[in-house]
Amino acid sequence: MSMRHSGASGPSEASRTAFADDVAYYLTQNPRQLPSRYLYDELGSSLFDAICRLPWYRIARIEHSLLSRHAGAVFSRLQPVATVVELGPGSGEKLVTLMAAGPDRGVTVHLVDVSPAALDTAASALAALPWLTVVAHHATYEAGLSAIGRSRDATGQALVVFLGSNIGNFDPPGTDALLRSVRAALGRGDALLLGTDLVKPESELLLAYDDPLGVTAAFNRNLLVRVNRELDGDFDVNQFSHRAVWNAPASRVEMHLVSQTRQRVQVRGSRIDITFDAGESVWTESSYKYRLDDLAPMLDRAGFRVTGLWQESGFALTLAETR
Ligand code: AVJ
Repeated sequence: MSMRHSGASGPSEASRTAFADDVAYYLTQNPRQLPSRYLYDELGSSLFDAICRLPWYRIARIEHSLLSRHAGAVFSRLQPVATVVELGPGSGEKLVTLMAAGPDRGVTVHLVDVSPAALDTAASALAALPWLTVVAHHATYEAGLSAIGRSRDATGQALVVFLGSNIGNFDPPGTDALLRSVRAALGRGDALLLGTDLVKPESELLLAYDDPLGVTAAFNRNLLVRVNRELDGDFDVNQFSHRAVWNAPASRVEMHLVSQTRQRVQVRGSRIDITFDAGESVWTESSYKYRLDDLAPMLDRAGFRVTGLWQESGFALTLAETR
């Protein structure tokens, strides 16, 4: 495997400043929030990998089963693929499963992630397929997509893969904007493979986001540990508890960190000094859940038409081509 790096590999000055500014802005909104992409520092990425091994969180396992059964069909529906872009590769296992059924020469794989830890793990996992050229982009999805759109060679088709229901972290306007930036980075005949978790009974959804082992709670509360460490904050992590709620009208599971008491918190790196009321929460993540009928219109608005759909146990894998 040849491996090139683009962007910084550690928490650069620029990404530290962006984190400090985002924390200052979102923690002082009403309701208080923190963007979910900051959940993935080194420990957060490991905790998410652990979540994927929990019996109650089935997204990763079902998607893996869909990918291993249908990867051949995905590639057979496309012209020869020369460029693959994965947004948010995580451990890299999904892409390994997909690419094992792909072309065995002439493919460059671009990994786009805000987590250097995830990029390193994913690149190591892809070493199992030594014929791939791997380029890591330490960047947001939008920045990574536009860099790849400018630099990629025009021969062969491109396939963007956006798996694991990662899209679920975007609210509806954000989803439309993101899918449009995917479309803008692509040309005619290029494709998108999208993994989406579907609406299912509330009890199942809540178990997936509030598991009996407390791994998801640790994943959520680690965000405060990260703020304390990287931005010189003084959150008393013991005084915030994990809560998952199914917001049916909005079709999303929300994660919150609920303040157990009235307490003051300072984050020096973000120059904020705030007071939480007892019961007041920080909203740290939305995971939107879809109905099958939502998928084609959502892709259509961004300039894609669906060419393949595979589903299993409340999860869908959709292949779409640019129009
Ligand atoms: C990686 C964003 C798809 O929303 O289900 C897992 C993250 N949050 N448990 C999701 C997550 C809580 C996950 N995504």
